[in-house]
Amino acid sequence: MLTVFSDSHRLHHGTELKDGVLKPSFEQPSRADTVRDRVKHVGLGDIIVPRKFDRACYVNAHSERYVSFLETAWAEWTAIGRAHDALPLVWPVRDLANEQVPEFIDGKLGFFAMDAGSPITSTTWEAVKTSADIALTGLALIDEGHNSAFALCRPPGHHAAREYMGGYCYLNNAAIAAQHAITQGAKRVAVLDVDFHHGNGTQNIFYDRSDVMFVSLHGEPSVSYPYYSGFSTERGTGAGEGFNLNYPLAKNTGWSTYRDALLDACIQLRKFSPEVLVISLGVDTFKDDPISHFLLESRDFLGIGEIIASVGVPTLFVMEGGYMVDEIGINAVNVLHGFENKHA
Ligand code: Q9C
Ligand code: ZN
Repeated sequence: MLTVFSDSHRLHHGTELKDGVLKPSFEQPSRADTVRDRVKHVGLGDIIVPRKFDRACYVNAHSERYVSFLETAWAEWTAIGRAHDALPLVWPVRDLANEQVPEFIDGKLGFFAMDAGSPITSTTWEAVKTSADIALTGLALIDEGHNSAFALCRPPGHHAAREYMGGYCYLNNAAIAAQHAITQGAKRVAVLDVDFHHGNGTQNIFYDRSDVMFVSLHGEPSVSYPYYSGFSTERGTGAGEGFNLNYPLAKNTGWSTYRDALLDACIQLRKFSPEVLVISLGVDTFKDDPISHFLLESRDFLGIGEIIASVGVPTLFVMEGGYMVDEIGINAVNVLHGFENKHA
């Protein structure tokens, strides 16, 4: 399997507001390098650099005004003398919700963000664009006849919705690739999200669509970030009704429960019969992940890959979460090896 990777991911690193304290983000550059090192170490396949794609590819999954905001936020933030990472601090909640975009940067940051976990720095946008291009390059490999590809994206994407960033995510790499497959003529594409956190952004982007099915396994929202989405009652709307499937799982979920949910999810995916399957590949379901609470062991990730292979369609793996543990490389590559049915 080919891996798409770029050193440009290092252009993005920043702080997050966590437990009431501004701290270095858990989403740090060493993550992608650890996974890249493992890909090399086991000889998964060649590692290639991404091609460049048009801005239009991002706007097909996000809104024009949101992409413009990402492009100019740092300039607007520093124009008034600020030097620290840009973070939001006020949000348009419920009755304050208003469709008008504020002019001042603090208003814009809240309007286009769901939390204070996605800092914008001087070089964030360059890293973010390259991450989306990595996913689009992975999709191009599939179009060119590869049965699978690994888009080693960083920053991750699945919390980024049509019009907002959050949860370390800016552009939704998996959704941009899925949408591009449709734009290129695919009739049905599916996104399966196995990150510990609900892929609220991907759900948001395709919620009223029947051509892109979204299926997610994640920590139940009552006790897991992002708290406000991921319930099993969220099944899509309008033409998209029945094409959004959530599997919220309890705290301390281990392999047997996880496997049963994944097997069921893959039955639903086979019924849908997509031409391309995009996997939002988070490995924060690991037992030692510092911000999650599932109990998967490294060997279980082989099982995830094997079950995904049973869907039987060309598959693009897009890297999402997984934090601060040496095992993120082992676990991510175990999924890929399981898919290829190699047990390194
Ligand atoms: N105590 C991804 O895995 N912070 N994003 C949660 C919970 C945000 C995770 C804090 C976690 C976002 C791509
Ligand atoms: Zn996650």
